[in-house]
Amino acid sequence: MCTVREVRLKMENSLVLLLIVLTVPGSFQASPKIKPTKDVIKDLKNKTEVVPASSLPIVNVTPVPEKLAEVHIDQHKTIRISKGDLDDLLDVYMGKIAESAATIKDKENEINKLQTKEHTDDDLLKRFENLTEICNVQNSTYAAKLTEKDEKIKELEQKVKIYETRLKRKQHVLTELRKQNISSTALIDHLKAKVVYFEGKFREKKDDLLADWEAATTSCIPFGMSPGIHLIHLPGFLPFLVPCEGLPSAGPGWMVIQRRLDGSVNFYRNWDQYSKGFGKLNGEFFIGLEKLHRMTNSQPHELYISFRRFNGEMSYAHYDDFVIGSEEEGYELKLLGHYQGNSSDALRTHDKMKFSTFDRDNDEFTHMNCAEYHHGAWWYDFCSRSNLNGKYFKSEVDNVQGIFWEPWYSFRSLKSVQMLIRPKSQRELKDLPITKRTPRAILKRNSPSAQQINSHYL
Ligand SMILES: *[C@@H]1O[C@H](CO)[C@@H](O)[C@H](O)[C@H]1NC(C)=O
Ligand SMILES: *[C@@H]1O[C@H](CO)[C@@H](O)[C@H](O)[C@H]1NC(C)=O
Ligand SMILES: *[C@@H]1O[C@H](CO)[C@@H](O)[C@H](O)[C@H]1NC(C)=O
Ligand SMILES: *[C@@H]1O[C@H](CO)[C@@H](O)[C@H](O)[C@H]1NC(C)=O
Ligand SMILES: *[C@@H]1O[C@H](CO)[C@@H](O)[C@H](O)[C@H]1NC(C)=O
Ligand SMILES: [Ca+2]
Repeated sequence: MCTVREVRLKMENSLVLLLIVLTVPGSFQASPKIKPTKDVIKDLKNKTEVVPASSLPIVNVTPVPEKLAEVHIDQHKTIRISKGDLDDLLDVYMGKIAESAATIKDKENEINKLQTKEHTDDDLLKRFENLTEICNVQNSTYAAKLTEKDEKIKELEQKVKIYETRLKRKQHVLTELRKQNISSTALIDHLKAKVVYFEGKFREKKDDLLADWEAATTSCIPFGMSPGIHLIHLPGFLPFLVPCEGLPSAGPGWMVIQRRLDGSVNFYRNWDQYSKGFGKLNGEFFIGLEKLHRMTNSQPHELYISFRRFNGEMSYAHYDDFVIGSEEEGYELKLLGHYQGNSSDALRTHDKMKFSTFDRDNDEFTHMNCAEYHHGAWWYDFCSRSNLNGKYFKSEVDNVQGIFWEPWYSFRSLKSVQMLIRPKSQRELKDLPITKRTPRAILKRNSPSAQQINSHYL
């Protein structure tokens, strides 16, 4: 596109060329060209509005002596221009040209600026388009991502719902647990109170035991006529508990070593259990052969056995010596003293016999297991005239398996039996005051079981 400015520029250039020609007088003189001069002037007149044609007194131009050129304006008028005039004119126009050149320079700068700006605009446009494109790409990417995120959000929302449900359930459970906790706490408090109560009881018992321990009791002698369960401590043997009691017919300080009264404890037991002892100290029990061996070997003992029939008749048997052998000796009835009593000497045939259980046949009957036959455990020979560890019958029966004590071979069962021992030396000392400290009975005299046991035998 060709602009108005470019046209003007061309015009100015040709004008400059023309003026250069004019400034060289020689050339001008050598080939005077009138017509071009006239055109130039006219051109200049058109171009230069500063000097309007009307103010230019071409018509009044006075011819100068030094004839340089003649300008024919029309048929009648001719303008003669002297060199001085031309110089003046030239000065004027040179000024104008310089001015114009400056203006042109300004304009050129302006154009350059505008062109640069246009270039910059193009660049910006391209960049904008590029950015737009990038944006579109990114937009679609983000749109895809957004969809993804939406889905994820939905997923998460579902999860949140699930968790909310779970939380509600947990809260419900927690509420239930809290309720339970309250009742548990009440129970715990109750149990704590119980623990405190039993601790007190235990301490009491412990005190009793300690008292017994300190008294270093080896027999029931220190307890006299008072019934109770006490700790016995033999040298080289673990302490053990035994019931002690006094009998109106036999005196104080007796130790119960065997008791039958209601059939609540099974007495058909093996060797090992008869060696160690079994049962309940405040009910039916057997003290154990090992203890009997230790006690009867440490000092001389006497034996007292009391019987009660189902018709209520009471009787007794007393032996002034009683010694049991060691386990190696089969817990032999090593020594049985003189009999005294109003039942019968039914243990006599068992003197010097070993003890037998169903799993340890030490009897004299080769072809028979007497313990099995009599359903008991005893110092059987051929086999027995007494069977105090036999089977408990609830009424008086004639049965070889029963609890019997007979002068001859008959088997009438008894309602209750009790075997007791006491150190023999006590007989001579029994009227002397007891100087040893007397600990309290573990089983109190007024406790129901003790009363029950006593009423049974007294
Ligand atoms: C000068 O201007 C007049 C009127 O504007 C025009 O008619 C004429 O042709 C011009 N002369 C030249 C040489 O351009
Ligand atoms: C448009 O952007 C791309 C990538 O950013 C680039 O490689 C390229 O040169 C850019 N084009 C223009 C004209 O800026
Ligand atoms: C971006 O993408 C979304 C969906 O694809 C369209 O609705 C939106 O007009 C786009 N925005 C631009 C600026 O392109
Ligand atoms: C349970 O109860 C006890 C006592 O009432 C309280 O100290 C404890 O914070 C409770 N525990 C819970 C899990 O509620
Ligand atoms: C045996 O003697 C005791 C005490 O001495 C007595 O209580 C009992 O009635 C007597 N029994 C018989 C059968 O004589
Ligand atoms: Ca046998």
